Amino acid sequence: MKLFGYWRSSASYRVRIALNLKEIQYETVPVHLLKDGGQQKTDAYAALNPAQLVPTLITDDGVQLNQSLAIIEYLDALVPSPALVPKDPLGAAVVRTLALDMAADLQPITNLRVLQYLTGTLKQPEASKVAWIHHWVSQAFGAFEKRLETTAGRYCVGDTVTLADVCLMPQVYNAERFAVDMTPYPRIRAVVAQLRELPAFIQASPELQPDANT
Ligand SMILES: N[C@@H](CCC(=O)N[C@@H](CS)C(=O)NCC(=O)O)C(=O)O
Repeated sequence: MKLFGYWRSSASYRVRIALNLKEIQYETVPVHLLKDGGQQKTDAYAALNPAQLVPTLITDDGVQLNQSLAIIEYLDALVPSPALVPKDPLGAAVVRTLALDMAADLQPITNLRVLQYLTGTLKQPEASKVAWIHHWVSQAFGAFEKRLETTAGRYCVGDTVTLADVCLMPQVYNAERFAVDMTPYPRIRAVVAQLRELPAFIQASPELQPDANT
């Protein structure tokens, strides 16, 4: 398989974690989100993803897949163990709730193109961009922290790594990058400390990617 992504992209980071958990070998194809005005906007890349966003996964059959959660659910069906979404409907709903808190409610409003619109088109200063990120991260992490009260064990949901953990880790990486104070979120910090011990999460970390710091 081939993964078109960017080292600091949280959606690419999610897919890398899932590929590693499933022990699927893949080739990384870097798409630089800033160079040349954003390589995700080139015709060549838009042919792979009309939304001009990373990641894109090319399957062994040559099929192009977009949307990190759709990709991860595909991988989960392809290689059922370890399962990232529980088979029981209620357990699955709990895991997806946490995953969507991060991937659907938080990540899109802190995405690069939103931040570029704020500072570019709307001419907001850099400080407003940072305030925007801090505001939405604290809203999302506050809610997530509360949910963990009833769901967490070693990981977000019990003692098994799930899609919720796969979606949490990249958002914590981003929050730390923008110096969000993590003190109010002891449960999130405890889960992330556990995730940081796992080889699949370590190997997926942005700094270990071939395009890191480019
Ligand atoms: N919902 C999409 C989100 C993809 C997304 O937002 N990708 C970001 C990087 S994390 C991107 O390509 N941003 C480029 C841009 O904003 O121009 C997914 O989960 O795959």
